[in-house]
Amino acid sequence: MTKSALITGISGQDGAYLARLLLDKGYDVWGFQPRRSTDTLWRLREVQAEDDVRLINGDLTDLSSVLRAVEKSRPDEVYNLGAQSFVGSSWDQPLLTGQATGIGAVNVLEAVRLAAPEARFYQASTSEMFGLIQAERQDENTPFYPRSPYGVAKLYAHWMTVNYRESFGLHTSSGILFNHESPLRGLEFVTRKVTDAVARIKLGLQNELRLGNLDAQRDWGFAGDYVDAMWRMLQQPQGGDYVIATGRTVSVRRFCELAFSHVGLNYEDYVKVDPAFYRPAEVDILLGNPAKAQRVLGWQATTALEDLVAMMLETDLARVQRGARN
Ligand code: G4F
Repeated sequence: MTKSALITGISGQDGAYLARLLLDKGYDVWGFQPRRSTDTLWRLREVQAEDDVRLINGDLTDLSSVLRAVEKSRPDEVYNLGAQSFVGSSWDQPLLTGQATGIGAVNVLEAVRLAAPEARFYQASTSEMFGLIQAERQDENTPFYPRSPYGVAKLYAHWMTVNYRESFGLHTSSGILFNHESPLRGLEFVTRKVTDAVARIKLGLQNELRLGNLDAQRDWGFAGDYVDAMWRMLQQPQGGDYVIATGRTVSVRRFCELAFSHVGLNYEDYVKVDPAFYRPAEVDILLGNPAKAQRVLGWQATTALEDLVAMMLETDLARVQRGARN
């Protein structure tokens, strides 16, 4: 029988890759997303999924709309990827972030509990929950110490996911994903901000790139690899929590060096540090230990950072050349 999956946040980077993966596996794919006047479907178009997914308009902060989406899609699997996901904005909009990123997840859990208790649930948790790290390499047993309103909201959603598993016996899983990037990343995130700027500089449309903290270090993987881990979690007999990471950490400075040198330029000639992009509290370094995912899910990251940088840059060079806006 054909399986049905409901994805919140389907118009985001991970939503698009996950939709493509599930369509390729033969699922009926339903997407839940707010109605917007701007073009939010460009990512689904890029993965050639726009015509094959069924969209339901609604908002994570509106339980009635989430409930209707669950009733309509009758899902076997629910992936909660929707959130206010930009860490930087979460200090400007702490309450909205709490509502969408924290309470929103509980709305989806409630809708599943009420209308589809047999469905398997995935929560998009994050390495931001580790924040001020309590161990050199973070795994499922590392204590959390979030450093942003976003991280705090995600931690609430994470524990509610665990709690619904333990309280109601729901099949819920929490994927603690470290940073994952791709040509579908939004321009506000540092990797895409860099690759887009490098393409513009190379093509003579921009002459400098203003960034914040160049010394922050992140464990960056490829989003296309990471959505496969989400799916694998929901195929397990029981729900669980999994760290998904590459096990390698690199600074923003090194990312810039790789991106500029890919087109034969020196980042030091173009990158300017601008305190406007500093955060009130920074997560200095993240480095994941994905051993459990490898052992239990048979998952590991397969895209090297150098290949990811090349993929993002080649896509941005082509986009800038044809005048695309995303
Ligand atoms: O690309 P970022 O904005 O990603 P961040 O804050 O690590 O969050 C991302 O990864 C999380 C997983 O750990 C997700 F949960 C979250 O939703 C999101 O996907 O910033 C990365 C680093 C930060 O340390 C930031 O201070 O880059 C530093 N940075 C330096 N200059 C900058 C800039 N970040 C941005 N966005 N813009 C800058 O100009």
